[in-house]
Amino acid sequence: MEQTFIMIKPDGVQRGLVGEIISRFEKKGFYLKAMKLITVNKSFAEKHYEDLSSRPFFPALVNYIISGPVVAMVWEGKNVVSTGRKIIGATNPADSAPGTIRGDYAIVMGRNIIHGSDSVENARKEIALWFPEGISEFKSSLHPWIYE
Ligand code: RTP
Repeated sequence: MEQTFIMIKPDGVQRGLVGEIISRFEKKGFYLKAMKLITVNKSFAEKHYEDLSSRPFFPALVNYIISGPVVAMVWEGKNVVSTGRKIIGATNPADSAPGTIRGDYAIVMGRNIIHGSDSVENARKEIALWFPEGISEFKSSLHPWIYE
């Protein structure tokens, strides 16, 4: 089953949106496979966002991610990578539809609350980076009530 890496950024944690965000993924039917509250350092944040290292906003992005604890999670389900991105909404909250997390709770790009992997390949890389200890193999008994 497909997995994605979702991170609630420091602003989402400080604003008390952790429960609301988790609830949206849970109610959809996705399974929470791993979760931790963690404050990362500069080199770790630079590694996570290494594809954006040449962009002018990179230093501000890294400072934002290291500014407080984040909630790192792995969610599982059919098409969870692309559906997760839909639940999150467009990168710039000015363009995110109402009903999406960013559309409902964020205003500017540099405080857009949440990250979600943009491909299955990147999800694999990000999960390995954030959860080097591995992920529980526990199987949810809800499966037949969510998938036919
Ligand atoms: P994310 O990786 O956080 O899920 O966001 P994304 O795929 O929707 O967007 P991406 O292009 O990968 O950018 C990563 C994060 O960098 C910040 N950003 N700031 N000031 C700017 O022009 C700018 N552009 C991007 C955002 O926090 C974005 O989520």
